[in-house]
Amino acid sequence: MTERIEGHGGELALAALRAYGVREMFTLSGGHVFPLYDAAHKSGFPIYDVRHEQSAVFAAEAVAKLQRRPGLAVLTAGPGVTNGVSGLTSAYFNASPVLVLGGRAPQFRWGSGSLQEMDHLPLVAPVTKHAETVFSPDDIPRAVTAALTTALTPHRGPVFLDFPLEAIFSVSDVELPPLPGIAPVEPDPDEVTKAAGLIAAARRPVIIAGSDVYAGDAVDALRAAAESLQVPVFTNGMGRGALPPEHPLAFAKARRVALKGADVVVVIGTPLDFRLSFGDFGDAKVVHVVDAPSQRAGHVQPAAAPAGDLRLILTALADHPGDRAEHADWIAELRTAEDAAKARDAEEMAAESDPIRPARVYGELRKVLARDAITIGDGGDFVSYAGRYLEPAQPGTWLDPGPYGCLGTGMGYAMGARVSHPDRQICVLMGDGAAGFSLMDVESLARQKLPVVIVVGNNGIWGLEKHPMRAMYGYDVAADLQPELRYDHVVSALGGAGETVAKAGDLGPALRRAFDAGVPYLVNVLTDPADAYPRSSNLA
Ligand SMILES: Cc1ncc(C[n+]2csc(CCOP(=O)(O)OP(=O)(O)O)c2C)c(N)n1
Ligand SMILES: [Mg+2]
Repeated sequence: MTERIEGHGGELALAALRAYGVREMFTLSGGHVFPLYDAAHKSGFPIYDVRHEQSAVFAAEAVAKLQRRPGLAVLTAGPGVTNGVSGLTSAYFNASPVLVLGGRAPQFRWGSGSLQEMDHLPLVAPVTKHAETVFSPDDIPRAVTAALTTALTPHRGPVFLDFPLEAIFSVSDVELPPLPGIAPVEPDPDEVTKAAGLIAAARRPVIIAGSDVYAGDAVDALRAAAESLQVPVFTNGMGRGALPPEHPLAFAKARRVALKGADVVVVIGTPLDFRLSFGDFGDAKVVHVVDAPSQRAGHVQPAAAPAGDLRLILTALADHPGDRAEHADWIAELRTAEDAAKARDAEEMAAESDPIRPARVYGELRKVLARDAITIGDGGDFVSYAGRYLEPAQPGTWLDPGPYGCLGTGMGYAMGARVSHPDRQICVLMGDGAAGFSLMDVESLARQKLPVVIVVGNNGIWGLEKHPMRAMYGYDVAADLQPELRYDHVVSALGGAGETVAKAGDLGPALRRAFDAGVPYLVNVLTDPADAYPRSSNLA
């Protein structure tokens, strides 16, 4: 039965949003979007507000990434929308189902110079799956429902709608459109059989599984395929934690050895981009498993590239009826390399050093993090170290910025994570440079009682830029920050708390205080500026 709803544009939009499972909005105020607030306020729909629109979009993206449902950001006309563009672009690169609703200057006097009168569509169209101006309130529920369907259809991604002032303030009486189901895309069975045959016949196969495996709810199917075909699994992005670290086929640190020795590399649910040496694995054959035909790489000719619902494809791989080559020696070889690397890492994570090295920070953090803790990386080298030393134990617990590599996700992602998981540990690992982009949003977190822990690797530099520039030119410019700056004082001033740690032995107690604080808490760790992440080994 269809439902008729009567109300202003904001109420019509919210009815469609609710019907689709959207449960909150992230926003920064502006008169153009007041009707959306009015609808939310009157119906008890949570509103979280921020101090910069990028944080609103990043928060919506964190909800989308973690919960695999649409995340909503509401941005006012003009600068509100333009400030959200980096967030939208990140969501586009990450295939995150984010909906941005924008205010828009009135249509009836378009061209007369209204406040913030600009056409947002040409700006956002290249970084969204769909962007549309909705000129009539009658059209709002249809447009919202269609936009969300597009966002959630693999290959997922952000969508944008804006509403001219008179459209969103006017009242109408409209039928709520039915929710269209999203049918799984059937893969070409021949391509799947070809992929299965290649993997089954391989002597040294490797799987690399990425974000779409989690987004497509295909984690169990991945495990079944890996177990059935006995293939070692590496992960990146939201794929991390797909297999628990103690699983016999879960690997993280032996990647170099694995890719060097592999005869078939199976890349699942992640693009063949710079993180995966552009899909060039020497003599190894590449099988690229993607969630939509649009995701097949144009620059690589894989031996097989099944496209479609990842659960269907991975289940078919698991059910492959043919013979399989024996992989026990290969797995044992990788396990030896993995264990050796683990032992090296464990030593580094325990090492005494003055100043503190990032490895030790993660060594101490691992002792206090619960298995279901959400860790968020926002920074340069400090986050590369996080990727290396932290081992997500469950899928959907690791948020990195993804291939767009945009600094500034920190507080927005933290807000979205806290809203998604009120009872879990949320920990942001932040470079001191990265802190500059979003730390003001600690105020939003503190005011709205959203406690998170922020660990800053404070090396006093834009480390990931300073070290390479020195290596390239012998000097560096625009790469220094104030050394030993008290970012913990900033957080205290904004309603949180924190402390500075200069000695490795003080890290553990400081981190425990941070997780017990119940307010946003920043542990400002003074780290060694001489420490440079070895880039050549950074494939993640
Ligand atoms: C919005 C944005 N601006 C600039 C960059 C380029 N960039 C990448 S890493 C980095 C340095 C980060 O420094 P910091 O956060 O202090 O981490 P560190 O490398 O020192 O550990 C910069 C400037 C970027 N990725 N995103
Ligand atoms: Mg730094």
